Amino acid sequence: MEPQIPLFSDPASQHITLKDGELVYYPQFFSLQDATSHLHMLMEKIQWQQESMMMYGKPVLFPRLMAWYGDTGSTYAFSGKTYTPEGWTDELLKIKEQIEPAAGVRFNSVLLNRYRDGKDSMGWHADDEPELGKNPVIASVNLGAVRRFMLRHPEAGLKYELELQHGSLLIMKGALQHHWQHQVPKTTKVSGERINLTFRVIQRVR
Ligand SMILES: [Mn+2]
Repeated sequence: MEPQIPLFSDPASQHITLKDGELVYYPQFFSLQDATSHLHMLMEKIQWQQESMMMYGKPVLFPRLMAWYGDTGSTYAFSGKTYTPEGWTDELLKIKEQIEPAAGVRFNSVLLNRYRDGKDSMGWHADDEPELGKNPVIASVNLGAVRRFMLRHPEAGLKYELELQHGSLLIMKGALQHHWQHQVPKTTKVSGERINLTFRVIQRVR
């Protein structure tokens, strides 16, 4: 007789070893029910803002909504601006506590990005700000529409790509942020909303 496979075993993970970096992907870290409930609660309760950055002397809106939450003092500078986080909500704390054992890290902040539809996107970049320190562990929770997550290693001419599923967790670690860039490109194939949470450890507390 075939052994029964339990329906709700520990979430299965895929370890992906890249040149100069490491990914661990849990396609279904959260149950469908929890993932959907988190998606709706976060859409409703988070203080979403459309930030802008200066380009050639003019403010340009980011093509997505953003929010910062975290411990007091975990300020973070990027694209020429300093962001001070909102205090943790109960729901964000719950998600944080659930993913920390998988990441092996205690996070002190989370950046939330909300892609309202396929026209919202994120360009090529690395999470390599000095506040994140050397070889940061970053845990990315994905809720809602499935989007392509593309990685490239410009120096070595390498590429890698994942489709980030509703309820999935992607852990980025090792030297990845120092050698690889990532993006979430625009798409005409997706019309639904996606929320991505990237939990981080901000090293320098001011
Ligand atoms: Mn990023």
